[in-house]
Amino acid sequence: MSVQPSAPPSKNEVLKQNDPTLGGTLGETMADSTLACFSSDDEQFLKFHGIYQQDDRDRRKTGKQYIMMIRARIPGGLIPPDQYLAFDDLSERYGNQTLRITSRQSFQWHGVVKDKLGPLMKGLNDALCTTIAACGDVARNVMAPSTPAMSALAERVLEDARRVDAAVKPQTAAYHSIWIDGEPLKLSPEGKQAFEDPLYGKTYLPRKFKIAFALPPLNDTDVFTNCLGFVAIPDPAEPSRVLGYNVLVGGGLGMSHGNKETFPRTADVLGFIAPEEIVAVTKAVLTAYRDSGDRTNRKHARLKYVIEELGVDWFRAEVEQRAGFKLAPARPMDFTHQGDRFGWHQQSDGRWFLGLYVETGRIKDVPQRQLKTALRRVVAKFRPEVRLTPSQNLLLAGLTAAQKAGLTALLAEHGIPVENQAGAIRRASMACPSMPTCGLGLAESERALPGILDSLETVLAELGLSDEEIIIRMTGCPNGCARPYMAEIGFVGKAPGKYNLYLGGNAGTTRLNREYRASVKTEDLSKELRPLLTRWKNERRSGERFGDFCSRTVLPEQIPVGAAGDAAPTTLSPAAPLS
Ligand code: SRM
Ligand code: SF4
Repeated sequence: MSVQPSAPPSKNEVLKQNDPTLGGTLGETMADSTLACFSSDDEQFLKFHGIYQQDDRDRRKTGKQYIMMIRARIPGGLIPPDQYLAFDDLSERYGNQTLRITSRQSFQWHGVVKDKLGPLMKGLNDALCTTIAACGDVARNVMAPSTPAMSALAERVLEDARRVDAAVKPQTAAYHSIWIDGEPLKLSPEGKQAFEDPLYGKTYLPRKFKIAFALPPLNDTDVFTNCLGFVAIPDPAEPSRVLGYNVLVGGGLGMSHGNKETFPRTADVLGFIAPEEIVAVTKAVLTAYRDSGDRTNRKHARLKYVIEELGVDWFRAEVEQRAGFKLAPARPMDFTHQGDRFGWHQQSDGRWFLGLYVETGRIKDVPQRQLKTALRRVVAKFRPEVRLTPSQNLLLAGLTAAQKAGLTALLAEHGIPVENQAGAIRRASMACPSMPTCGLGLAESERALPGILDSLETVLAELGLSDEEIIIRMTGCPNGCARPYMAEIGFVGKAPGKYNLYLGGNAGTTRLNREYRASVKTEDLSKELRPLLTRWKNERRSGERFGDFCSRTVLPEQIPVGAAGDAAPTTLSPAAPLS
């Protein structure tokens, strides 16, 4: 069965069919120094190599200035110190001197012009990092919980995530040939067409595919927003051991304004499996999607539409048949919070980690705060492991008690505090890049959120609510890259300077929020929120969060299109019921 209508395959499908090695003419374009950019067909192949061709939108008036964005594959966001230093160096030499932590625990290098692309890619390979399948119609970087990744249990979950990540990497030799050997893949057109990836086949997946692991009660990976989620269930007899995983399928957030066929959706619970079964189940889910997704319309091609239309029972049967075993009933799970821990915390092995807030994920130097320089010096001197979080922050881990004071002092030299790093709403906020690099942005995001938070902080201070955490996320368009539909307050770009305002997510990010107002001007966002925040202060139930208050009182009837509201059935997740 499939959700595919009888219509011709999309252009991307034809491209993949014609060159399953995914090499296109990338090698030839790289070898031709007179070319400043890649062809539009090659732009599609580039994505499978972790590269996006963009142009600087701030400079469009003077003609298109082509720049590339390169995204690494960093499963679980784990970066050894030498690798971090190499990443930093590459951003200085070949990028725009910033490193961007993504909402899926990875790094992006922005502003890379074509003649710097080769050295950057080679440098990443020398640093033992790949960018393969960081984008494209394949399984992307696998996420794993980072903040508690300081216990034996969490380390086991991280290991499992890395195992799954390794199992879903495409096998094409084109990546190595173009970026490491520096030459096109030496195959005839027939030879190229004959290539078939052992997992993905000739035409890969209908669309991108996202996998995340979570360890309740923390839902830092927003696991219900993924195509495939694994929720770790500890063994009650031996709590440092993973008993197994609840399997979730069919989450995804991207939608288009005005197109009701597209919608954000939280995942369904498929069942429970043993840890040894995760790779088999991953491959079964992935191939079931490969064979049932829509390859005619890319707006309807994600796994969430397969599950929505063919049903979770059909999908479970398909997965069981492919995996060769049955899934057990899901175990109880309860997510109570998301986000990161900031400041110094002791790990279960006695060492320490430092959680650092990174505004909108951008590691850069500004006059009062030289975060990039500070991190470079700290990593070189104290050699912590760097862990990127799904909320665009980072942890410096594996440090001794004796290193704490020196490290804190070095950060302070560069204007980076360890205590009180940012206010409560800022610490729980995220924004996507949008302008000037994202070609799909309709409104500012990363550059606008800090100012909007300034005015909201003023309102909250006036109301005596400064210490209250509210999860606020912003994106420059409805694609949902900073997962705004799970936030208590979501700002979604509609047009330059205008945002749709979403309200009603919960602390454990298991519930979709709902649209409250459309096309609110940037300067009116905090004005729009003030009366609601005032009502919340005066009418809230004891300890009630803003998102729960809005869900209960402001928007009680509106249920998002195509979604069940609360992701997990209440028997599994009692977090913040809609009442
Ligand atoms: Fe995203 C496209 C940035 C996470 C849904 N995303 C893009 C592109 C590549 C724009 C493009 O296609 O030309 C953006 C590059 C901007 C730039 O200049 O850097 C972009 N997405 C990002 C990142 C960097 C945002 C961030 O704030 O960190 C995230 C990179 C994650 C990573 O390391 O892999 C990022 N994108 C997400 C997420 C969140 C998640 O996966 O947890 C989503 C929503 C979940 C989902 O997939 O449904 C997301 N991005 C999209 C979509 C909508 C897909 C859809 O189903 O409709 C697009 C558009 C597309 O694919 O056509 C998109
Ligand atoms: Fe670009 Fe839209 Fe994603 Fe923001 S949400 S990075 S504007 S695609």
